[in-house]
Amino acid sequence: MDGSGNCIEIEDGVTAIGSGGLYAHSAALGMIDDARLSAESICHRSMKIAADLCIYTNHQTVIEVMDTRTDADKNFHPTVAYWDERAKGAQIYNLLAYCGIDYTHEMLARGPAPDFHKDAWTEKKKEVGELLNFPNVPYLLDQDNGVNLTESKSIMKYIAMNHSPDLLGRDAYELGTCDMISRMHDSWYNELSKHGKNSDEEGL
Ligand SMILES: N[C@@H](CCC(=O)N[C@@H](CS)C(=O)NCC(=O)O)C(=O)O
Repeated sequence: MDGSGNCIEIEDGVTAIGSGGLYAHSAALGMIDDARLSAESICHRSMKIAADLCIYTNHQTVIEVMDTRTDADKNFHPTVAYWDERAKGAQIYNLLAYCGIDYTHEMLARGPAPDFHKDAWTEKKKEVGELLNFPNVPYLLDQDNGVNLTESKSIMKYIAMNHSPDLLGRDAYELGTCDMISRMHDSWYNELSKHGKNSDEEGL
């Protein structure tokens, strides 16, 4: 609803009103396809651009964010453990962030180069090894629901299924396509990671 009481139809998922509205609207349209930016961040950046350009708009903004998480998400507080590096953990953290799921992040410290020893995991395994069917990292523990999982892609499927099964594919073709990309990603990752901890730049 604008200041004159007119109802505005939203196109492209973005709208803005007020004197600086066209600046903010244009700025937001320029960012809307960038998957790295949240709606809140796009709003914040757009309002800043509008305030920089429009003499009738100031930099004092109040941003209200609707909590769109389902009850299932709110009751889902898994623990995810992995090394203190991105590698196989990052895809899981990204998915959890995308789904807006709070989680406990246990970071295991790798030893220094050149050995990168795994003592942190050897110790941790004494504590969680019996809870896991196939002890490895990354692992996800969702003790409220009696769930323990290893294998990064299996963990991601579990999170997606919990949050929104559509993420796994809405029909047979999409499901197959997601699985294909996931397996290609594994092949690519496995090849690349062989070179991750040495200085074989030619091999890389
Ligand atoms: N296929 C498994 C591979 C898991 C894996 O290779 N984990 C490595 C780190 S990326 C590890 O250090 N595991 C503990 C160990 O080998 O003791 C997955 O995708 O999660």
